[in-house]
Amino acid sequence: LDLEMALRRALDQDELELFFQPKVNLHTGRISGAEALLRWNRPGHGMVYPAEFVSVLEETGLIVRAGAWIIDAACRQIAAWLEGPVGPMNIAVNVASRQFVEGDLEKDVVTSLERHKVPPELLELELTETALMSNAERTIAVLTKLRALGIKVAIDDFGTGYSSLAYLQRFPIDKLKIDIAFVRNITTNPNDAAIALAIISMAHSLKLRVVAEGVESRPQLEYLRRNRCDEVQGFFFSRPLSAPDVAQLVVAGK
Ligand code: G
Ligand code: G
Ligand code: MN
Ligand code: NA
Repeated sequence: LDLEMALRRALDQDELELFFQPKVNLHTGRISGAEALLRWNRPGHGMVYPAEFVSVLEETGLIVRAGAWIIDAACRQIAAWLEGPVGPMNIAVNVASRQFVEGDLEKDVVTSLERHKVPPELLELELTETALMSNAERTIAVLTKLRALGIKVAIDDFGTGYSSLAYLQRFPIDKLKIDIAFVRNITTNPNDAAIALAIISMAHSLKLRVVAEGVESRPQLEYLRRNRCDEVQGFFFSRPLSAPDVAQLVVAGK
């Protein structure tokens, strides 16, 4: 309850901030975009991580308001980078299922894209299989409209939920993100490797791109590159960074 009140105040007082974790394209070796991850500069507490408060945002429904703020902040950042030395950056934002059901996600996205004059192709939405499956009809309808504008859609934490092949084909998506659980021991555990390889192969058959999450070492990266994974994200390349730090990394890599 205290946390809920503090989060309401955080939204009113603009205490939330986006950090960005770069993704590297394994075909080009360049940074291809970044995932926006929420941070809370809570007065008297320092920087608070999503593990401590995103579930409260979701349970209280505050995620609908926060979600609109996140999308707008991401679009504002894309526009700022587009003007300067960073240039076009694909930014992925995490969306919760309540945003599809209770909010007007489509309106939030369109409003922010127009306000900041952002090309829709630069914005990506990440949602989990679970989010996709709960209220599938409504979620599919919203995603279909957003993709028609050019927005990209990725399934997050893929492999941990219950999506069947038949569902995958039905969903309006562009990308699968292999869950960190299969990446962690990819070079030592044959079962994890088999699952990761199956996901890559299945994704490519369906003309989807594949991102591996939680890449922490060179052997993991090399294994994924050899096996045609398209992009990687993880501590090996970079932790989530503030906007100025990400910009510096991108410009240094040009
Ligand atoms: O940054 P970190 O690794 O602590 O993120 C932890 C979890 O919080 C991840 O599962 C991530 O998807 C979730 N999360 C981070 N930022 C957001 C956000 O902006 N919206 C939603 N819905 N979840 C987020
Ligand atoms: O949205 P999602 O649940 O995928 O959020 C990504 C989370 O994974 C973030 O909390 C981020 O800090 C975390 N993360 C990103 N890269 C790594 C990594 O290489 N190793 C581990 N253990 N966690 C990571
Ligand atoms: Mn994510
Ligand atoms: Na994930």
